[in-house]
Amino acid sequence: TSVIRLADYRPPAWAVAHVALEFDLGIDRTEVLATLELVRQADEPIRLDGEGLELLELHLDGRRLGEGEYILANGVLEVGVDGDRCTLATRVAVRPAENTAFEGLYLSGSRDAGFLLTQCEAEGFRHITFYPDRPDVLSTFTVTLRADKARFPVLLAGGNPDGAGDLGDGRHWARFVDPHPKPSYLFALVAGRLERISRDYTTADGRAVALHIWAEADVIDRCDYAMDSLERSMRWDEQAYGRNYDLDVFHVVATHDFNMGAMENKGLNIFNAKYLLADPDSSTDDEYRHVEAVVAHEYFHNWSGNRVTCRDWFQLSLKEGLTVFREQSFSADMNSAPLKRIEDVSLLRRAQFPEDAGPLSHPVRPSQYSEINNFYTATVYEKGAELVRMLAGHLGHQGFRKGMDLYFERHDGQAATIEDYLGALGDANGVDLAPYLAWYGQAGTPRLSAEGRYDEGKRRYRLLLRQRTPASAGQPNKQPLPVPVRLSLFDASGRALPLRLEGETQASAVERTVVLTGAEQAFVFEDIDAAPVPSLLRGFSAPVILECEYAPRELALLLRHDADGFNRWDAGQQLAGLAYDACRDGEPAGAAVAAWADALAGLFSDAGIDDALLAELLTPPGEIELVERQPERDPERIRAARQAMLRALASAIGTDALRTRYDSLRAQASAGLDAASQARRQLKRRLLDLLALVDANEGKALAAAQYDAAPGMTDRLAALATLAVTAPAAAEAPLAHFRERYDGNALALDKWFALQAQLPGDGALARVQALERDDAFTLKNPNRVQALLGTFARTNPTGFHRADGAAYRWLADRLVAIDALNPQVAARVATAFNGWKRLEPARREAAHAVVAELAGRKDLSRDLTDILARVAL
Ligand code: B3K
Ligand code: ZN
Repeated sequence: TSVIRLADYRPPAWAVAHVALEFDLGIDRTEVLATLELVRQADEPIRLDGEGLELLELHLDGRRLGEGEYILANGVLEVGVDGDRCTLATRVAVRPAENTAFEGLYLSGSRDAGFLLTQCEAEGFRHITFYPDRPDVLSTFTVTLRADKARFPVLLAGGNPDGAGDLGDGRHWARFVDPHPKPSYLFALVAGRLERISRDYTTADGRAVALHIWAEADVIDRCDYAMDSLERSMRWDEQAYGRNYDLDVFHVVATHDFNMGAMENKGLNIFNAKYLLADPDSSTDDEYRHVEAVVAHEYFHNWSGNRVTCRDWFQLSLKEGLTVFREQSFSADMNSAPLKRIEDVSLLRRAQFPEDAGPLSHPVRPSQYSEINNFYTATVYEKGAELVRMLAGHLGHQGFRKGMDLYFERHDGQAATIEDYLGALGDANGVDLAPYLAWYGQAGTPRLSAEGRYDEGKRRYRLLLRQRTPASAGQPNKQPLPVPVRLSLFDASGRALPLRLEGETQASAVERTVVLTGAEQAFVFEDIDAAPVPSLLRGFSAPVILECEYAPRELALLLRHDADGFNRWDAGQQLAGLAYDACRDGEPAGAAVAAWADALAGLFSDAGIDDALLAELLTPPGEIELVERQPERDPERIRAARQAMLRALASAIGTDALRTRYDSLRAQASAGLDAASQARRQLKRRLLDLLALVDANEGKALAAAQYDAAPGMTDRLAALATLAVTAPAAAEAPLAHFRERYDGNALALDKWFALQAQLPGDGALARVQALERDDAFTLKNPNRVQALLGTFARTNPTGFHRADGAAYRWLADRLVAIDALNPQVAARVATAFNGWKRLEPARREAAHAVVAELAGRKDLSRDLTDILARVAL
């Protein structure tokens, strides 16, 4: 397969001044007439991308071209032209109902009841018409849709409405004009039977905007929370960044058939229903938060992505990392900032760190790809957001805002690069941010080691920081990066000390940021009366792995006193890591476990601590995160050690205390969505798990009762999960009840599949195989595939990595079947093999055999082939 390289970038040879699209829509066959006003930029023929299109006619400046007057080969239509401007028109036919890959124009739902929609990012537009399908070709769009009025009563495209009417023959038409130049990946249309909810919105700069959320009739009453979230997002972007919406109408559409979360098409966002619909009876608290965050994310793209887009797909993080950062800041403002930070860093550690430690590791700005769809990764998104956070921290709140203002002003209507971004942020503040560019080009998670030495005679504390990034795929040698380390020093009583660095005349504050720029550097703090305890990387000031040899009592001190909510939690996580090591090495009764459990037991009885934070503190790193604490991975041992430490925690707190607290939380159960109610549910869930771990019978009774009495999905699902792990036989009736109660509710059924896919142990594969035979299971729906196969392969280590390799062989078989339908989904599920090299020898052998065999096949898609080739290396 061919490789695309950043180093080979060349500007487009022809620009598109305007494009007019006319669609004659049909489920089996749709015709597309595209009229492109082209303007020469270089001495080359016109080359348009097109995949799977049936070319019906081609006209150059009104003259129909015959065969021999153009070349159509390898997905490119080439036409030689003499002048500097021309009008090129193509008429093509496409087949939406046959499009199972969900890229381009396709059918969501059934032939009779479903609707037509498009997905173009990254390169879907070429499946709709011939076009220079690259993000640096920006054009204004006029789109005319024609279709049967009864079958397609609603016709939508991005831009402002510009007329609609009847065609007389049972068909109708509608036209949309988008005045903002955009690349083809932001084009969208939707046509079918949809209902809507609407709201009027006036922007800060006075524009009246009609907001519409569209969904199929059976789910339209679950869109209100998304509408509230949209309004909050629009207001927030005005206040936090001075960004106003820029069209008269904003459409959002929900579909159950979507390859990813959502898509920011200009004026017509399209959402996976999973991230748009919410109601207390079928959505958990987490899902409500996700809806709010994803609605915000797609909306924020209107500026960070649409008004300023990417020059090429290597710059993907320019819009994604930045927009994730904006979304995180919004969520932190709407909810609790420390809890949001904990959630985001947990995700980074769970998803991005392992990605960056295996063969799929790549820089935030990759230098090459063979399939761009495989680069919508945790690295580009989540690590990319951490890089923006470092830049924002470096510039300070106002400096960052000034930099963002300049970025939007300078590059409005352009396709920009990471250099442009750093340039604008730097220029607005008179600083050079070029050193941070290295973070974008270098893969792997840096290790930051910290070593403190106290000099009693000189009353000095010397902190030696060192960094090293392990070699990663294609990058054997690493450079030092600028690592901002926000820190405080605590005395033995838990007081933060004023900080004066060597050479300074007076202490400035109790918290400050030092930046490690070379491989190692020492920072000397003066006037320190006794050996302090350092609180490092506060707020997780850089995306690195901290290696600091803390004594358990030092971490316990931070866990009790650190005013930085994130670091307080992280001290608990580090302490839990030590407890885990002890349990794994056969010392569940040792000092490290006691230090962790006793510290948490102390916090448990502290009335002042927030329920949600307590729930987080009571959650040690998960089985996936713990993988990196040993050279070789044996999922059974990891799980056993983690369970042992949780049991030690439960007995340190005491079952009576757990039970009393659980009962009082249960007495307050409600369906309320306020923060306090959500926090209570979260803590209740932790307590139920702990109780079930030490007393399975009691756990069973409590979980069964909680399931029956649950006022909403959060409590219901949590009870069901605990019951299914603790007492599988007792879970059967409630599982059947849930299946029946939510029959027809696709999103609730996905949770039912996912919950069972996560159940640990040897029986897991057989259970998943039985679930594949459920009437509701299909390989054609991405959400369903992710719920069952994705959840199993990614989040059930003991089940997926069973020692005999049976689950590997089974997944390989399914990947081939999924790939024939939907390559993007197959490729994403296949990333579950990323960590195979770190497995213990027996599992490694088994996984290797499967991966090597799959990678050797010649009949798979480019998407899946690319993942397998890199994983197998
Ligand atoms: N930009 C889209 C992702 C498109 C994925 C294409 N394979 C969603 C988002 O990040 O907002
Ligand atoms: Zn995005």
